[in-house]
Amino acid sequence: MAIYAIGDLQGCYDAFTCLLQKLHFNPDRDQLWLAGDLVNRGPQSLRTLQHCYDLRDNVVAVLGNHDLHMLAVMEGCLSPKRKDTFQDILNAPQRHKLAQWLHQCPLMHENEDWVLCHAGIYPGWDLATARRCAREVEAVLANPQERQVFFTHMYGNEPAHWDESLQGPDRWRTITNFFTRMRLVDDAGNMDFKFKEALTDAPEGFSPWFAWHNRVPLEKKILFGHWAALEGNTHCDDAIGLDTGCVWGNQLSAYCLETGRWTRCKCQH
Ligand SMILES: [Mn+2]
Repeated sequence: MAIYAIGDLQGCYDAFTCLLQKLHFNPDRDQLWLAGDLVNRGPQSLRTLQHCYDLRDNVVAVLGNHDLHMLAVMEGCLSPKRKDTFQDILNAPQRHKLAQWLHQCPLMHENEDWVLCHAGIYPGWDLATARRCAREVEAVLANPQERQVFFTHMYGNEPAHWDESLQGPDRWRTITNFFTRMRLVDDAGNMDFKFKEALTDAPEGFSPWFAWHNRVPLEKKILFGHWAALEGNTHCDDAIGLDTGCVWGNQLSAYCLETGRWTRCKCQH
């Protein structure tokens, strides 16, 4: 059995199937860990999501910011944005089934040695706190009434740092921002949401969450996506960046948890 962790698919169906062929992916034997952002920006959101759904017995997918945005639009809680490319999902007869599957996808998944999440683990959290916070928002997503409230208040950059006394939509938004949107954190632990570029251009006083000065060491290695400009290079032993910018014309990458071997497919659109 092999577990392959794959970065942001973002509707890149051809690269996804190319990668599965290259891996000789076998549903009787292998598992896929998908780092989220299965949909949006790319050309084939519906086919990509449907393929993940079809493989669901062998797939663990954590939710990314684009997946949550699509779900919020689907429920009528948020308006679509100009650059969104998931209209095919909104029009599909099977949209409710696909949404139902996404609603039960976690924000964080782990086994004995590894943690998977979309953007990262807040560097001030230990693993137990990260786990507890992920479960809180997952429970909200599983509840149709609470989900509506969550989606309606999902967007916003504040609060930018963790405070255990946060409650309700502010708390859910902060947790979700950590797991699905975080890149840089300032010295005091506030998230920055403007910067998306390569690490060499990071502004003074900010560091990537995985290199924060006071980061709580976790017992497990972290797999994450979301930050294409890293091109997979974190220069950090226990954080592995999976997003290699497929939707931006670069590559889709799979990392084998057992062997540490990378397999890549060039984007085909
Ligand atoms: Mn993302």
